[in-house]
Amino acid sequence: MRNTRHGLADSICTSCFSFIVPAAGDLLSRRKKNKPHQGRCAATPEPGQGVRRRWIGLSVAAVSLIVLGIATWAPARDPAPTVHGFEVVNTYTHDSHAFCQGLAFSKGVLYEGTGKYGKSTLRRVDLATGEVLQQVQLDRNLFGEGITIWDDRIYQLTWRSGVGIIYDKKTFAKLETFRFRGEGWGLTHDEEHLILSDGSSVLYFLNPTTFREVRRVVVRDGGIPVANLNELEYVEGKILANVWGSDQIARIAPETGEVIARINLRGLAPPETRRNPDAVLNGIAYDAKNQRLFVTGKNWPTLYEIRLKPL
Ligand SMILES: [Ca+2]
Repeated sequence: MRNTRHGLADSICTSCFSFIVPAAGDLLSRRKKNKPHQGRCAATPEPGQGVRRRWIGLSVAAVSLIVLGIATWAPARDPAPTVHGFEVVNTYTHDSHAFCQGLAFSKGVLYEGTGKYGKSTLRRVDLATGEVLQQVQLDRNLFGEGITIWDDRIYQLTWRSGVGIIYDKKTFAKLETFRFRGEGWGLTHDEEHLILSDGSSVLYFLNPTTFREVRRVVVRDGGIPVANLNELEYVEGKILANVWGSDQIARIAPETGEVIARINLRGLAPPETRRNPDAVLNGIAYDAKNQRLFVTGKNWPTLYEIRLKPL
């Protein structure tokens, strides 16, 4: 065992099982003469000393093996999430007056929920032209938030009134309202539950009939809670979430809340779009049939179809 990574020990003494650290002069002379070591370990122990040292050496080795075993057995820390970049596949016109709070896609048509008091809407939009095909205005005291489409119904949250609205998908007729606790930010659904964000790091899973909370997860990235979760989209078994005020979308495991990937969209919108500080990235929709991912922002003039790529 020569030239260990510590650069100190020269070998292991077979008498005492300890690293041998030769004196500097000894090293020099051995280099010249190839002498056996005469460092800290006495080559000829006094009576009883050899046995004692052997026991000490064996004890140190045993403790080392135990420590090494514990370190190996200890559960590994969460790996860092994958980071995705993007490429723009297509661009479409987006109404720059639309304060986008919710985005969804169904059967070739885009749906958008917009916010602000007195300006909140639910709208059906022609993807190719950006033309608003159908629209319903919310009451002036309601601030529209996330939307999701489930079968023939559209669900829309409002911000601070604790009220959600359910519409007929085809006619936009208001079918019923429901109550929920806290603020409403983003909304999507999996096969069983509505999934709601409220601007915190928590995602709430609601029964779609009673609107009661079934469970919740805290979204964490490397163990650290991710606050400001906003617009949501359930995509192929995972939840995508805009992180308000950032250019990041988090890809989240619904079972644990763990962020398994970050999508970095820095540079997607040109600087002139971002002069308005409220014009943040917000709005994710997914065309499951054709696997197209759409994103936009509040008052952005453009809606982007993007493809993820490794950074
Ligand atoms: Ca969405």
